[in-house]
Amino acid sequence: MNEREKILDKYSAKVFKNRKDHVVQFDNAGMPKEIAANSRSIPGLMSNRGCCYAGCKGVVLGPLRDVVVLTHGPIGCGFYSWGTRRNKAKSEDGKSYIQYCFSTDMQEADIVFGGEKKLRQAIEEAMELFNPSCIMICSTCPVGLIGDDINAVATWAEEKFNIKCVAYSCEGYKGVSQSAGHHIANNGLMKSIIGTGDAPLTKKYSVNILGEYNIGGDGWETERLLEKIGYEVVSIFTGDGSYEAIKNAHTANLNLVQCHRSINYIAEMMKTKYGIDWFKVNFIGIDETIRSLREIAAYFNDPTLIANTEKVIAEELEEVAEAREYYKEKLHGKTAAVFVGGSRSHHYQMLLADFGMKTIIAGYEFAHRDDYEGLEVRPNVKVDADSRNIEELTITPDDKYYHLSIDKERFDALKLTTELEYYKGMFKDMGDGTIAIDDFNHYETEKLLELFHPNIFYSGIKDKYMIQKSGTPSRQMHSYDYSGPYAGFKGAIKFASDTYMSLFTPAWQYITPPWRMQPTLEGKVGGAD
Ligand code: CFM
Ligand code: HCA
Repeated sequence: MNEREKILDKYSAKVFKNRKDHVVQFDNAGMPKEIAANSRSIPGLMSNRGCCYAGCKGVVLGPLRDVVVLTHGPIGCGFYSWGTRRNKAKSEDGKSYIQYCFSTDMQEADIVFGGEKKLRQAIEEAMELFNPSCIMICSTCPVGLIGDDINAVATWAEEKFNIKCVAYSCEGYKGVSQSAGHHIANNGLMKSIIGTGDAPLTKKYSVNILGEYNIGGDGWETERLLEKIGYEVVSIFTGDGSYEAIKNAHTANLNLVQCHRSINYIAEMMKTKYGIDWFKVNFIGIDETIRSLREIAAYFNDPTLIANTEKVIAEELEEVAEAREYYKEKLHGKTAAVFVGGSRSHHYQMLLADFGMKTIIAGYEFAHRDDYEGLEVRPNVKVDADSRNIEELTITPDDKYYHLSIDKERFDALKLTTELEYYKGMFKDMGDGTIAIDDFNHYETEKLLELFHPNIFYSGIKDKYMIQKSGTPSRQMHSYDYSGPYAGFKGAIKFASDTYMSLFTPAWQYITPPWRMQPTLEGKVGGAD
């Protein structure tokens, strides 16, 4: 039995039938590299996934600092998404609501008689207290079940207060994971916000950063590097992002996509509507940051910009050179497990490789097949009823704002050598013998620990302490355990230093689990002497 078979071995026939296609190992002759993804979890299997509301409100919309993101529902959903994602934001313009949790706090009577009245009251209260220019309403499960007309309330709010108000039907049960919520949030931003600003189309090297949520300050570090080279960052989706900036996102000349999973819809829709090309970049990892910066410079193809790029790369490398060598020596040869939502499990493998660490097991909670296998599989992906539930917008070129930055010939040439409008996915970077798991669960995590003994396990809050109790250091790859930034050159060193701390802390020497000192089971097996 290989490791994959051992992981699946104890499952009942029914569970085995489902899970077998979500677990792949990379050395079996005949083993298809195809993986089952973006399908329903088995109830009771202790999946690490979240819901559609989490993906829409928590992930994509929540980081917008000048928007009152109002959770329409009982208080739990709002409360449990209050500040937990650790997306940072500044409040220089005095309009940052990021530290607040806004909710309609629906009660039983609202569920029985309807919650629209309470929603209107909440909007009135938010206007009185904060006077925002934009309010976004996010629905939780009961709202969809009782049928509150949140769109009618949004129209009422726009007329009454002369603001932008967008309603999102992102009830938790829509779709199979957070991923559905990303799509719904992307659609709302595209339909109602992007392209509504009136900034002129004059900037030369202007970019949007898509799929960068400023966890631990990653977005700020990325922005610092880009601005040092000479780019103008028009907007960030959505880390420390703002309604005011996103309105003018259509004026940028290039879209940089960091997290493909959560924002590919906007990148593709903006290409159709405004002609803006997109690049799959990755600012996690030193070599990957260098690759990304060089590819962006090659796109604009200006000798000064290219020279500035090389100058900034050299300066930043010089600054981290000594620390890089130190951590490389300490971390070289260590093995890692990386299990995060829908993009980091790939990105962080490259950062680990910078320090000579090897990823032996990896997986996503809710990625789609293209995030594993590359964009080329898209035409072969079967769209099931859960995905069909989510609206696909019909987008056409915009008469006023459609603008191309480079001609078709250069586009085609660049596409051959760079990650221009292409995401290669995680699998191509995984080595022989490694295992990838989709929608991993608690039991599979235990089996992985037992079979692979990784030196460190990067994951999230739901499994961190279970892993640590098994004697394996675990770091949260969602919240960075309240550290960061991990992006760019300096971020890579911060990450290496945190990993080094986790691995080499003397605490591990002082932990002797009770079962090492005292047997938990005593007796004879099968009547032997
Ligand atoms: Fe993209 Fe994210 Fe991720 Fe994601 Fe997330 Fe996150 Fe994540 Mo947690 S948007 S897919 S839905 S990179 S919140 S910042 S850490 S699971 S791997
Ligand atoms: C979410 C948010 C989350 C959860 C993190 C975790 C995040 O999925 O709703 O499980 O540790 O990054 O905060 O992914």
